[in-house]
Amino acid sequence: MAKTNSSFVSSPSSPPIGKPTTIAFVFSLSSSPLRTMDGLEHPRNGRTAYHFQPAKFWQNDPNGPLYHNGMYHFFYQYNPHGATWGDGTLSWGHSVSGDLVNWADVGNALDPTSPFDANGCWSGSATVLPGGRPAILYTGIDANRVQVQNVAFAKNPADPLLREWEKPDCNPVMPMPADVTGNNFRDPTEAWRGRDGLWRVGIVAEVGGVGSLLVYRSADFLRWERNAAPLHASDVPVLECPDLFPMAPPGVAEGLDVSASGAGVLHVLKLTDFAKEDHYMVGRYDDEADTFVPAEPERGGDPGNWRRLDHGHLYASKSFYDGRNKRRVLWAWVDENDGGGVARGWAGIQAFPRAIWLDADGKRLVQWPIEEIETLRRKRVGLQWATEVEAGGRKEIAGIVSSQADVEAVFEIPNLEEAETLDPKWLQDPKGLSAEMGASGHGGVGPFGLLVLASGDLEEHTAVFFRVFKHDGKYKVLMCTDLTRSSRKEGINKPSYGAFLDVDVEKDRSISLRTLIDHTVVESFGDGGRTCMTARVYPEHAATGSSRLYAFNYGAGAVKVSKLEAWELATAAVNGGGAM
Ligand code: DQQ
Repeated sequence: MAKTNSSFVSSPSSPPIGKPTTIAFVFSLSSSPLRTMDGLEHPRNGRTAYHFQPAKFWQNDPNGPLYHNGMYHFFYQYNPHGATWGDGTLSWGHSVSGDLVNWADVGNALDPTSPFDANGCWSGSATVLPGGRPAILYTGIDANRVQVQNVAFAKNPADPLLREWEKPDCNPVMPMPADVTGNNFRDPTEAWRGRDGLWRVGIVAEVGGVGSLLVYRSADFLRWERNAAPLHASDVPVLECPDLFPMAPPGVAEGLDVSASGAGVLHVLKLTDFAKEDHYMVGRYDDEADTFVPAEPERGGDPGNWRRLDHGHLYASKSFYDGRNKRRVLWAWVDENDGGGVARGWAGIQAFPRAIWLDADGKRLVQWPIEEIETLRRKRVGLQWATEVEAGGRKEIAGIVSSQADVEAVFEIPNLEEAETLDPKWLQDPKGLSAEMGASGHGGVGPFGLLVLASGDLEEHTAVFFRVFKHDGKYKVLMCTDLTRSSRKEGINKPSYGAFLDVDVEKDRSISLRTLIDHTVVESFGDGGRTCMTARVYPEHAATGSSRLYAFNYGAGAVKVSKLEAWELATAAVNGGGAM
């Protein structure tokens, strides 16, 4: 059934574009070849090539991302003793970068060495204080295993690497309040300053069984006082990793500093719920009353009913304002999906940093890989002219190492009449619909999309695709990442992720898809980044063979691929960790 790949032509690598790396003493792009002598890719033991990972051991939440004095800082929940979360006696790992792509480990910023964090330095944030001194607010698990909030200051703000941090004796600066239940009091947001000059910070807490975002105020960053009313009270008891940040007007792809305010400024409140999902709501934050009025109140107080940041496997996200490029950048933890880690000696990656902004509708976020990824682009294959993928067909996108690649495609749909009718029972359960239909089930309009990390015999592949349904006189477009055939290995979680796109396919007649592939992670951005899906996969063939990439169409009519560009990506220098 597979057709020729003659439409996909390769071009020599173009010179890297984007911003130069500014700290050459620690970074250099890996020039190691992607292939061994026999033409196979390096077996990397599942390790990613351009996603953030420590050299070894366990990482989870992103903490305190910061741009300061020309340097990007990234902190993260780190177990320096092994590849599991263990008993949670975590440190803050710390790496620095000149370009958000290549990273150097500069040693832990925080270790659990004080009575107020003896059992772990958990998640938190970083803020640059007036005068230029960076401060960290973080949750300490104290000697009695009680969750408290602590502060730490950069010892020498002039050190470009901010290597040393000191914890003042006045910690904890926010002890656990008496009305907090379940020992759930954690994860301070980045602090912001109201127009009254006072600092604010949001902390999630279970107050009498209600998951709440408490706000504390402070004049000096040391003495904090709790507001009587929470900024948000939800219908679920446990929340984690809140993020509250202002946005430029809808449709403007710029970021704002966390303290920006004004009549036209909308805010985003992001909460992580215990179902391990990140959800957000756009709204208006009032810095006098410290209140947040949601733009979509009909979604209710449970963040589980808000908009989902990523419909795949992504958690505990945290954003920061990148003053160098005037944009807001999102980090997020992508956990393993195979229960593994110990045998490999490492576990957990971060999603590739995403620029985020408000879509023109003022309700949705748009997420897009930061443009610095283009500095990694090497060999390119692309379409010379639009090509059809016939019904039931596949076209191989050959000529690049596709196990670490960046693929951009646009699919045109000429035959909407063929769309199947949607059973309304799936309207609230696109994930269930994806699982039911899968990629291999032939349909009317779709499934069509990409098969990535495919073995030569196609026994293993991860499918990222769309399928169009008729519903109520209109069309619904399902986006799906189907992991069911991603690996021959047993004992791995291989779900199907799904979401309905918010598109008018009748008008547009086309759907865009961008997918970042990196050995064990597949990050997909549908409809220009309005719907995102991240997956972890563990293809067995990767240890011994090369992966293949295809455009496919298992629908009843042909689909036209009007754009397809795929770049092989170089291996970034990430904390000295290489192929293992
Ligand atoms: N992980 C941290 C907590 C946070 C949780 C501990 C979310 O601070 O609530 O590692 O993954």
